[in-house]
Amino acid sequence: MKIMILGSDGYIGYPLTLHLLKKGHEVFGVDNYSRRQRVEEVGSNSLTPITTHIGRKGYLKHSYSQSFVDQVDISLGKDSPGYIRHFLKEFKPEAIVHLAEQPSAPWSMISVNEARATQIENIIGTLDLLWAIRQECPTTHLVKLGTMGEYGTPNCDIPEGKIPEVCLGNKPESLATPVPCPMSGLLFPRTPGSFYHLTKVHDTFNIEFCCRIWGLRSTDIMQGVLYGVKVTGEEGLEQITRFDYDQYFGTAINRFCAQALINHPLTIYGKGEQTRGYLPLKDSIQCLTISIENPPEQGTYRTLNQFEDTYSINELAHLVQNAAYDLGMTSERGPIPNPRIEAEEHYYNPHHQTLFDLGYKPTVNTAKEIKNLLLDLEPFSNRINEKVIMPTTKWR
Ligand code: USQ
Repeated sequence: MKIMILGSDGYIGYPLTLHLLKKGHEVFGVDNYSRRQRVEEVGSNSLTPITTHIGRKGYLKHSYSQSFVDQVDISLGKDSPGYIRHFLKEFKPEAIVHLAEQPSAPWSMISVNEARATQIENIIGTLDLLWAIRQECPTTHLVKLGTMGEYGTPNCDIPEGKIPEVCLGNKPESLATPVPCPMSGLLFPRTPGSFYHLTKVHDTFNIEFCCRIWGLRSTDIMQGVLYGVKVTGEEGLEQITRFDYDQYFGTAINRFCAQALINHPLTIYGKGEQTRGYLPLKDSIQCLTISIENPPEQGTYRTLNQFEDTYSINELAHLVQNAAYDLGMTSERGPIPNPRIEAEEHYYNPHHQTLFDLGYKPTVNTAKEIKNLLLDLEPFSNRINEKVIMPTTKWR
């Protein structure tokens, strides 16, 4: 297939590019390298010593000369919409994977400047892309990265995107007497928890609208929190992806692993009973590939809830502590006041059947994967900057 990856230099985008090239797909990349720049601006750097973006492009051109087409620098939402339209017209992709959004909730809450940048890049960027698809390649399948955080933590089961035919429960006995729901088929209500998560909700409504009104087709992926650094396990330095552990761009498990490596107390926010869906990077790559290779019918807006297991922060801290202990490290818990405003104890039962129906096979056991992650990162632990770990940006 001819596949365009927006955000091809990122945490997910680079390993996805490599994976699709290895599978024989033709790939065209787009990135503005803002992730590299912003992580440096907050005083951090990738824990893995990744090569420069020019070095990576040279590596891809050299190693996959038949199928790696090019990588161009476009800032979605900021550059003229004509730029992305031009490259869609030239490349005519069968699928576009859109990963090129500002991905950090805490970064979007720093000040009005970061909130604006997040909303302009994400919402207007996706809007420009939707118009360009309509104008140049309306049968292209848009695979768009949303987030499980769109739904928030409502006190009921969370379906995949739309309200199901029967009303949702929050207790096992409520499932025994299903009640038909008059709102069935409407988008499930969203209660996002940051200016970043809000952008994904706006994107959802714009994408669903374009599928309904213009007949575009899209898979909107409600992804849980990722962790991990390797996909094949064989990656050398040219193939390894970036790994962030700072307060803004590091996610919970990745941060805990970096903290364990330098014996920093694990930063459990608040009561630690916040529960989310998690999946390893390698399974995200598998799931994205399944979505790309199994497009929905023209005119369809499809939602996938993409995660493997749900854990509370306290459970994650236990998993990391146990893995660290098995490897001869000591790791303490360091509960701190929650910098965010979020439910610290809540019911959480999101559905995620569609990916399994499409053929997703979870490849790992979380405890084992966390241990592998610690082993993968250990050689680089002297690169960790302790000063960027504690949260300073508050929701209040
Ligand atoms: N948390 C801690 N300690 C930390 C970091 C986080 O207790 O050191 C807690 C947070 O309070 C939150 C949970 O862990 O309750 C998840 O936080 P996170 O920073 O790992 O994830 P989040 O901010 O929600 O965002 C990340 C990605 C985002 C993606 C989202 C999926 O950065 O791009 O959309 O995960 S989800 O969480 O399902 O919305």
